[in-house]
Amino acid sequence: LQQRGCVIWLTGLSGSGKSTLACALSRGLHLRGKLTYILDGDNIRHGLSRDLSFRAEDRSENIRRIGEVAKLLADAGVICITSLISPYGKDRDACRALLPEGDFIEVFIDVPLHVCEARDPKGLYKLARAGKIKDFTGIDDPYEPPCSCEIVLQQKGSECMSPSDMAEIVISYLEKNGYL
Ligand code: GGZ
Repeated sequence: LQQRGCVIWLTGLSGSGKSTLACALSRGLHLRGKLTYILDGDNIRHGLSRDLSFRAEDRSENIRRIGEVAKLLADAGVICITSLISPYGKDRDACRALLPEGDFIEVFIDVPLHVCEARDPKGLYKLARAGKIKDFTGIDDPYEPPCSCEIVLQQKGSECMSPSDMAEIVISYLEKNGYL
């Protein structure tokens, strides 16, 4: 295997499209013959992080674990795509610090809260508004947008990008930076 590993760190609100982008990106990279692995917050919380809640310190621990696993995969030459809300800047920065310069590629899926809430694919925003889920990101727990990340994918108004358009932007970045 001749492949340079890296971590593509997707961050954004629940319902912003992280998992969908992760799949589109993975598909696009497979077509280019690359080995990828997706670490998805929602899945990891059923296994590796099943002991953790959504309190701030548990989210930090979830992100730390996933950051460490992502680092191992990148060391092995895998293009690791993480798909977690990862709402706090300091936790994302700690994961960045685990990797060699350049190998942590932070991608902010910038979708306004009202759009995510209107999508509400799992009905979680509705439950959060009703007070049936506590500490819900964007409702009663904060989301800190990245101040300096490698890629911002803005989804506003009617100019919605498709998942494959977004995947192509990330793939171009990887090409320009010597990962493909
Ligand atoms: C945010 C929550 C919560 C609370 C359950 N806050 O969109 P989803 O449903 O499928 O993915 C979300 C997932 C968030 O897990 P992460 O591991 O990505 O979060 S973090 O990075 O902050 O550790 C959401 C669902 O779990 N979910 N309760 N209170 N999202």
